[in-house]
Amino acid sequence: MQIETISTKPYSDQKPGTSGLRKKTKVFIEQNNYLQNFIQSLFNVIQIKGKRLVLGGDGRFYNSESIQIILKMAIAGEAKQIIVGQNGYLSTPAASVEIRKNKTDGGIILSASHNPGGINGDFGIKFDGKNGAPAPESVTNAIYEQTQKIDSYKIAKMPDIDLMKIKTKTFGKTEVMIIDPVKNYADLMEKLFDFKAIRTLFKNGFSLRYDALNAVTGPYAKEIFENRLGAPKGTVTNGIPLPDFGGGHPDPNLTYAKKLVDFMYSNKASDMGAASDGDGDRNMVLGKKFFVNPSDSIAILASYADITKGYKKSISGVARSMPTSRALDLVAKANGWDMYEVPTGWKFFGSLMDANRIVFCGEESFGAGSNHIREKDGLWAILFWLNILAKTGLSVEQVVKNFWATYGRCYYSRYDFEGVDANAAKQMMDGLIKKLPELKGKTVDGLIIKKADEFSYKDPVTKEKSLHQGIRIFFKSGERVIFRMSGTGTQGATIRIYFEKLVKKPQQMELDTQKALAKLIKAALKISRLSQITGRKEPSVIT
Ligand code: VG1
Ligand code: CO
Repeated sequence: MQIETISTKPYSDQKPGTSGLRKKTKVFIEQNNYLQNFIQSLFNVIQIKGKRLVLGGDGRFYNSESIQIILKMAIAGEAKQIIVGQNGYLSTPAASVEIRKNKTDGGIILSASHNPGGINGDFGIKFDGKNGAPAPESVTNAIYEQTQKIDSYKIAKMPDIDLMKIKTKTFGKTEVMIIDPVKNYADLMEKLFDFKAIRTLFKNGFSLRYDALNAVTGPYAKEIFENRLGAPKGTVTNGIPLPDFGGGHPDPNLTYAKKLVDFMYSNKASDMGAASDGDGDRNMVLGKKFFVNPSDSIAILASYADITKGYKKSISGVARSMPTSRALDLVAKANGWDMYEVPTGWKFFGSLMDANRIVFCGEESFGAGSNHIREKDGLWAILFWLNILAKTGLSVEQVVKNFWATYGRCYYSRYDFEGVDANAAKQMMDGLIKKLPELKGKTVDGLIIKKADEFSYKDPVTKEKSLHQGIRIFFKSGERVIFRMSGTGTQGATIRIYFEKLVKKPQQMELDTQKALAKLIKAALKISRLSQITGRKEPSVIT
């Protein structure tokens, strides 16, 4: 086999964000060797020769072409084995399962997650280490450094490899093993949750509507819900992965999964509604005319650990990302579990899990998971919910309201201002940071500021430090507001503001979220001067 060495020049913008490298699809296609540069840089860092990797993606536009390029580069680099999902498909959680089960040196996931796909959409690359977790900053920084000085890459000159059939074939020194992307993942779910109880639930007429948003989870959901759990055919909607996700935005939230939300708020609603994002690591859960806030969701799941098959043993601890509401803290406190607060991005949970410090973790951005893998896991969370409903006989709404009655209710909302002018966004954040020392003690719209700072984190296991992880403002009456810049957007800047208020009095728990938080939202916008500086009056997405 002929190996070509092709000269290339570095690009300055290949710095991975919160979750890998994410850019406009056209950047990957039109800028010469954009993908190749990043992959060769990655291969240089991990020293690809003799290594074993998992490879797959969420099926978005450019998935197939990228997989062929990466395979040929891995063959040129003399990788020992590449395990590829059939058709090039692997959800992010399934990739984590395969990395761990096959004990590979890591895995490459081609996805821009919840960002839209297609030629005018986004494309991305995530890299997981051998524990199956997103690579830590030390690794992504090393990759970035390589991209700054790369001058050539290696690729095997050969025809495309057929990924349609499940089989194993060797090319040069590299074995390419094509696997069923669903089986190992579904088997693991069956070990964690009580499939028998959930089967009975469906048999007794319980209805679920799962919207795969034409992204990667369709085949997983069909196998698990319809085949293994006996839910009626049609439970999974938009179940065929499409390169442009059918023109939709594969982000399971109230704005982008509108069709499912409208259905769940109609009189025809199913008992439960659910959706996942492009690469299958996020989840949204709805009851009849009822939305489950993701911060509540992870807290509720953790509180029901003992009814599952997989989490009966004692729980060491739990963790949440800093902006996630403190509902989980209340569960941890009641159960005597350790509690960790980490920066946004799943990589920070990995080291805590490897050190057996935590079992469950979650993010407000529709992410929940456990130590069964090292990525967040959309279908896992949905199955956990089904397990709870099957065992308790309660509705989604009843489960949530019982939780509030026991622990109190953390009113929670996130405002996303997408596509903001990058300079204006920076000006606003810098202005706020400068103002932090003088905020303490100030009263804004009747709310007294108790503390204002920037969140930084030192990993208790690896001792790695992460600075500037978001601005926090705490109020005397218990409310909290956080300002962060997104690390996953691809156009301009995205500013996220997170609002939280804990209420313990039962009679105050029935309020509408936006009403309950109105005063706080107004005060936060005033403090940040967001409208004046960015010219934006309304957020693009409200959760
Ligand atoms: C967002 C979320 C964060 C999540 C990340 C990756 O990051 O806020 O909680 O871990 O996406 O999720 P940011 O920096 O844009 O706020 V996924 O499903 O895109 O891999
Ligand atoms: Co995702």
